[in-house]
Amino acid sequence: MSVSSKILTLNEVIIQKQSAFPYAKGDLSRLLSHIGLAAKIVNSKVNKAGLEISILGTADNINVQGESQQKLDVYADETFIKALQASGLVCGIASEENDEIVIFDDDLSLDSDYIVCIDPLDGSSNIDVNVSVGTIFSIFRRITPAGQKVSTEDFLQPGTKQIAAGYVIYGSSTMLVYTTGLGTTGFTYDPSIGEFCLSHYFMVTPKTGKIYSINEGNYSKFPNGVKQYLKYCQEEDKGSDRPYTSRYIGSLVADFHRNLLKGGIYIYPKTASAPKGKLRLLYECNPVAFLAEQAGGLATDGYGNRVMEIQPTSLHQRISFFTGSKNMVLKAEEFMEKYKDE
Ligand code: AHM
Ligand code: MG
Repeated sequence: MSVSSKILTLNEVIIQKQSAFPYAKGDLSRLLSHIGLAAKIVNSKVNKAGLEISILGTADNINVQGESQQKLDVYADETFIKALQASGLVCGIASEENDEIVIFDDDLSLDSDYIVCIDPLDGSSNIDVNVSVGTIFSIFRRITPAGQKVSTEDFLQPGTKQIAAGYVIYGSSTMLVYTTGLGTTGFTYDPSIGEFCLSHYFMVTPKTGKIYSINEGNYSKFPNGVKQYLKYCQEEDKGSDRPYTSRYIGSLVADFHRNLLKGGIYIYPKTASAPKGKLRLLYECNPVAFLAEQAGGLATDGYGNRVMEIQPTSLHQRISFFTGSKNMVLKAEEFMEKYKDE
């Protein structure tokens, strides 16, 4: 990974990268800038969470996943929806927080090319205790012809069709990491100038790391392949990096981001109580998979299937999710295959 010595802002880099596509209209670049803008607005709210009682705690709503929504979930959802509609570049949104797709049917939006899948505030149950949270997004081209209202079908595209994806991590510093398929690039927010500045030009994740991240509290409910892989992670093996170290924040963006930089594996498997897995294909797994692959890592469902090739069948579909350093994901897959019948 090279770290830039010259200050370049998100908008400048987006424009530079756009020149790799000489016939591009610049719409995707503008769209990414609008996402950056919404991220700044949400960031300022998240940073004040401890001070503003009105934005802490639950919102008395249950979302479509049956989970109670935090006030900041609702705020982040509304902020991204407003910013994306205002851009005039998006014809619809699927959000983890909304049951149905949100269709933009003003004249400008109806003619636009892009749809966005978004988890506006992932890990938000951590917000009240000052633990990092994130926004995860994925951008596709629409399938329905321009001028028509988008339909659910536009959103049920496999991850291989993603035009861009990224996340914002509201952590000890705020970062925006994105890819358009030309590598994974990271920007750190400088609050003194209000800009995301290039900090991680070409992020390459180590082929093998020393970290495994999984909610071990669910151990008794894991498939045997996962249990055996965890045993392997914990075994002493002189001359190798094992035993690995265990790190789990419980905030996907933060866990993934750390592992991306340091090398590691993140697993959220199927469990007896979440038989399809917990994480959502459209809002969490596909965008993270695109970023992982663009940084030289892997993302599978643990059963030999590349996440980005899974054909979605419903908006809020959950899958089991293995991602991170390539050799670690491949090793975990070996265990899953070996113990697949147990
Ligand atoms: P959320 O979208 O409702 O916030 O849930 C997703 C989060 C991920 O950020 C995190 O990796 C996972 O749920 C943690 O789940 P658990 O508490 O079961 O370990
Ligand atoms: Mg989420």
